Amino acid sequence: MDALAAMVAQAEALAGNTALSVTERVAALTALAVAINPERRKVARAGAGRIPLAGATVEELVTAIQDDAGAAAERARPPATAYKAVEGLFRPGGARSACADVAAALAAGAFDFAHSPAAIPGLRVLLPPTASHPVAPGGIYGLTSAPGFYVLPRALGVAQQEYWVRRMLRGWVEPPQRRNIDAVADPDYSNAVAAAAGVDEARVVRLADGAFVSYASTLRGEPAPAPAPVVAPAPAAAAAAAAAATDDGGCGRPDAVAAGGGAGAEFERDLWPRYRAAAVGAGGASARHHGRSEPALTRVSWATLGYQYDWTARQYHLPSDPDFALHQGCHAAPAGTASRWWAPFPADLWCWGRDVAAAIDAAARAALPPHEAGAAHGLPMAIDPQSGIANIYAAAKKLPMGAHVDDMERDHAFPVVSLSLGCTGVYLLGGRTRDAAPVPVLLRSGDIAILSGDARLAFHGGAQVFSDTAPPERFASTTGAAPAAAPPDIPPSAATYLTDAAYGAYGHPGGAPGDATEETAFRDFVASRRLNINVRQVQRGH
Ligand SMILES: O=C(O)CCC(=O)C(=O)O
Repeated sequence: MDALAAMVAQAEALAGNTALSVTERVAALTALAVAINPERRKVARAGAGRIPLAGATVEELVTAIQDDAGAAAERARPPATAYKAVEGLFRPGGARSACADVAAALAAGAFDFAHSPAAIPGLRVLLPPTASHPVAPGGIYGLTSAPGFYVLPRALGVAQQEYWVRRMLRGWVEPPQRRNIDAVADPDYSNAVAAAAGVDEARVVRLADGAFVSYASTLRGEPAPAPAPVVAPAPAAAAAAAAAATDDGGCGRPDAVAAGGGAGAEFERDLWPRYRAAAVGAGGASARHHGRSEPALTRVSWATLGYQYDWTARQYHLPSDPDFALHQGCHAAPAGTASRWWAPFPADLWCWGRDVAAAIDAAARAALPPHEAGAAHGLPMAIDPQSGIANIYAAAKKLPMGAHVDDMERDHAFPVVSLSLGCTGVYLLGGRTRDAAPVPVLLRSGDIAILSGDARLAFHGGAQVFSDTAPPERFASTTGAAPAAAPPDIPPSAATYLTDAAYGAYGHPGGAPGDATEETAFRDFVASRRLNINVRQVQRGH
């Protein structure tokens, strides 16, 4: 037994020693608590609340000792992988985290493309800031250590950022887009399955008998279960489902899904109007939701666009997949063509993704020497966006997004084009295995990041989101700790604002400004969240 475990055992024995008075037990436990963690001299944490050590009960002291011993043991344990080690530097509340704010993240080594990027060692300038550039006014950069990874800092001005925030919150968190919260309505769904299996990441495979097996064990180096990809439905079941799919009573309604997917289940709707109503009081002032039941929107962490990624089977269901055929028509979007595995891809987002890829293609071809301007750098680069993910990360979340690889698209020759909105976050770009130490990069509202070429299959994730760091002129909270002046991490930049006026080119009414009340609600939502929209091409051609 190590020293910490011995102290915990001693505390538990003391707590149960009725030969001692309660006062004696409290005194002995207090001494033990301070020995393990001198900080306890000031405050002891018991349960969710913070209590002074002096007033702690026997039970609270034992809990404090167990907590502190556990935390000390975690600090002493070496991280399992190089990725985890770097993640721990930034993860709030992580045993090794030193990063409470953007300045601390910079001090811990995060790359910052928005501040004098040319001074960063190992950085390649593919296009310097060019105010008139329609897609990349803040320039296009790469890292010599990560061919195919590109960052376009401050590519979007604040009006453009608002456009996509409005598009996302007003439209893309609604059915037929699939969202994490649909687990309740749709039992055939990854999060419900993963939660039932006690798995915190959606890492489950579907077996032939319909059961699911977690393969989280593979992350710990244990052998993977026999691979069992999605099973084609038995002919009879397929026929029954196909019949149901043409029957309006079965799954013709937009809010229902087919047999096997929770027939008749209602999906939560109108998330943004409900949030707006709850967030904004009659006087137009924002009222945070502390202590009240949270609107459903605050539970959404992702929604999928276009071809819907199936987190359970870890695949897209494309038109040639039996599962796609089985569910075809079940969402009955207006034209009756959508299915639970497909929703119309937003036209404006399609144009934007295509434009970004084309701009990088042009800049990288011009800047890279001919022997480098090839597949390793993601060239030639073009994309016909067919699928996307809209992510929402609350700043309060301990780990916004764990390390993962986006490898389920059928063709990896196409880039992932990714836009950051709202609060600043730390993004980690790793290598092909978790044993490669990731590069920490600050991503701010309006930044674009690209995974292509050698970096297309790199591990990556989000380590931290810093609240109240969204561009204050549009997104700062009206009630929270809104900074009085522009915070130091958002430098003024002529380039940032120049192309805003022209943004009407994308022009979907869902991106148009709302009234003052609605705009207040947008601020309220974004002030403590980072949003991310990313697009992919799943397969070549249609
Ligand atoms: O939030 C980001 O920047 C990355 C999102 C991501 O990795 C994903 O959706 O797969």
